[in-house]
Amino acid sequence: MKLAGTVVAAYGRQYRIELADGTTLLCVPRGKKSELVCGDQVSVLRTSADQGVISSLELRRSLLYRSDHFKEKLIAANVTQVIIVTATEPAFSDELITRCIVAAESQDIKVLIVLNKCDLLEKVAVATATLTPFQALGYRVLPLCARNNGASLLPYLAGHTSLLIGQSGMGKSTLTNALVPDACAPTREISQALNAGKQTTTHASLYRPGASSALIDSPGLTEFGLRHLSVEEISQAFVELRPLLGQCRFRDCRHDREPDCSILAAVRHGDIDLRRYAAYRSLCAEIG
Ligand SMILES: Nc1nc2c(ncn2[C@@H]2O[C@H](COP(=O)(O)OP(=O)(O)O)[C@@H](O)[C@H]2O)c(=O)[nH]1
Ligand SMILES: [Mg+2]
Ligand SMILES: [Zn+2]
Repeated sequence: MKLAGTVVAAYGRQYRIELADGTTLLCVPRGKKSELVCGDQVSVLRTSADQGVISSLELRRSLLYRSDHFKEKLIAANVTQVIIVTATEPAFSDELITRCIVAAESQDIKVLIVLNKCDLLEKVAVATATLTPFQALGYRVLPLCARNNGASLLPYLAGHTSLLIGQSGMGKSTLTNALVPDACAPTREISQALNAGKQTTTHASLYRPGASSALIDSPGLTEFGLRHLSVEEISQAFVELRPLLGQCRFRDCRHDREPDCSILAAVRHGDIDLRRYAAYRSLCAEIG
């Protein structure tokens, strides 16, 4: 008998599949199948009390992955909301935030930004300033403290499959544990000396914070290559560029140093944030 299931963790060629009744089976794919990822919907055949074989993969509503010159790495499937987790410490990269947003926008996925560790009061102002350009574009920024009030994120999860994404050490796993008390996601104290987080989350896992929601905790990102996107897709993923596209003198304008470029004009007028423009150029240069 075929059973419908969800991939809740992927370990190499083995997958933990959650069935409708909440129990899980450790499964291998039958035959040579494409790689599966957390959030995938599959059909499985039970082979023993706690094992099974994956017979088919359902169509994906969305697929998030990274790509550079050498490889592609799947992140999660069927995500409907990307929650970018930043923190008052350690320092985080605004370009990486933009890359997460571009990945989400290109798949029509909702974006929410969390500023965690707001209990470190003296560091809130600097981190908030880094996030201001994103807020100005309409992205919601939610300040919180995973240690004390992480559950305040719960209402934002209803009806969504949410992915927690961000650099290591931001508190994604701490937040997961606050939202899903039986998650037991591994967390670690940051290495203060290096001002950088150590990797504790080695693979993505899907949890159930409520009846109508799913939450995926993922390993820390250090880079986010988006070589699989076209210039057109990248441009459309920048909400502030959308209304200006197609208004330059040259139809193939690269918005670099061309005359009568609508985007360069907006940058000069201060209508486009300089760091967002720089991130745009760097994304385009990567695929150029
Ligand atoms: N001060 C403070 N520290 C936090 C908070 N949330 C997480 N941390 C700490 O930040 C470190 C990294 O947390 P972790 O959840 O492993 O981060 P991840 O790599 O994003 O999953 C751990 O030492 C946590 O205890 C918070 O709200 N306030
Ligand atoms: Mg983690
Ligand atoms: Zn232009």
